[in-house]
Amino acid sequence: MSEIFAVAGTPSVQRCESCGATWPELDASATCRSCDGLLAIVQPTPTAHGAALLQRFGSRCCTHPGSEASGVWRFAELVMPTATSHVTHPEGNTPLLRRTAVQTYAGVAELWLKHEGQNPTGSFKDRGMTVAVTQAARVGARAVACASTGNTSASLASYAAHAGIPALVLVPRGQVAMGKLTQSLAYGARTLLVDGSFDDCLRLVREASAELGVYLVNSVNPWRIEGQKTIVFELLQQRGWQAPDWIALPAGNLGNTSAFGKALREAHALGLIDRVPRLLAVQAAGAAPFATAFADDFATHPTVKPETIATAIRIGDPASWDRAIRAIRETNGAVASVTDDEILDAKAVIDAAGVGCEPASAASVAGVRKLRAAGVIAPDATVVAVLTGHVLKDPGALIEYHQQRDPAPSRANRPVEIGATLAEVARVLSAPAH
Ligand code: AN7
Repeated sequence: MSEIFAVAGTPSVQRCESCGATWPELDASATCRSCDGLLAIVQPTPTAHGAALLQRFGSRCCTHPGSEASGVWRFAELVMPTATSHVTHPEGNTPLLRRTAVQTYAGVAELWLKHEGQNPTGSFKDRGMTVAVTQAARVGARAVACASTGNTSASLASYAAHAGIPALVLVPRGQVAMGKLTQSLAYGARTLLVDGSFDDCLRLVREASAELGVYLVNSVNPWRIEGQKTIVFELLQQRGWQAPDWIALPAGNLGNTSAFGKALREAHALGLIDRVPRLLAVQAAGAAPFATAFADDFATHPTVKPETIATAIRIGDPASWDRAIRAIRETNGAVASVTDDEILDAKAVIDAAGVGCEPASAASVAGVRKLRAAGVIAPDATVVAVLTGHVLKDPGALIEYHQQRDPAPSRANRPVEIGATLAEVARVLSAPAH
């Protein structure tokens, strides 16, 4: 024991694996100060042993093996109460982060980031997909299908592989971020690159699934909505069931906006929260029919030919239109649109805070900043902004922003090419960063 552990109650030490010299925990040298050997950390003997130590680890862990480890199936009573087995990775249990730089940028007193990009396939879609594919297995579907701007297809491909059900995905050719398309291929879905928009893909897959008897798992599927409700349940649980003033989210096909509305309606009806937060759905300016309709008190139902760098929400004719209107109305919510430049600027702030997200996700923070500036959101508001996808989903957008755009955006972090000499490293370090 003494070889492996140090004395109980003492700090960790750094021990040289070559000469055996020991150095204090806070010594900053990366290698042994006497012989330059590699260092290893020696931990103190824990003060609890055996079963008591296991009990201590166990008490800190809120999860159990199987479905209870899932941040979706934890809420099974409000998701799919009768399912006895689940197609789960697990998913959910995503963090609620507070980062001063992002909060200052948004301009509100309290900003929390609910990072749904930390799901198993890197987006919030996993929450709906675990439920939809569980249902596909329950009904004995011979195949599952979806249209997608990329994240739904990546998620479906993964969950279908897990369930052993063939998957068919239709995506707009040339409009899907690299991380998402490659996930779909890697997980083994039959992937169709359609010469058209997401809206064309959705029309096609709806026709095909009716014709061919394939189970459709787009967010028109009600079980997807049930799973996505748990984003709201989980963030409320993380806040001790204290409702924030606002919940902001990016909006494309409006499935998530609808799910959030239903979750809040149910949580309030059950007395889990005593007041309902206001929803803020944020669209990209080039794909903002819902924001246009909101400005007109939903008297019109426009469609657009969508164009935005945030390809996840490049949708011109959202499917969940009516139920999303209900979500906004019931929560006294708002719908905003933000330009691609506003999205990329917010994303650069989120990324540089070490959090990171894909372009569409940053629309939530950009929307909060915009409505704060417009006086719709109060300066003392508590806001939860949902980050829907992981930073690595869209490396193409990052390379364009940081390395290629000319002139460089003010937040671009240009890499510096140098020769392999210390003098060149020193020269770069002595120059200002940007
Ligand atoms: C990162 O994957 O529509 O308003 O096919 O990937 O519920 O559509 C993705 C949508 C926001 C918008 N953020 O949610 C698809 C797809 C990210 C997304 C949205 C999407 P909805």
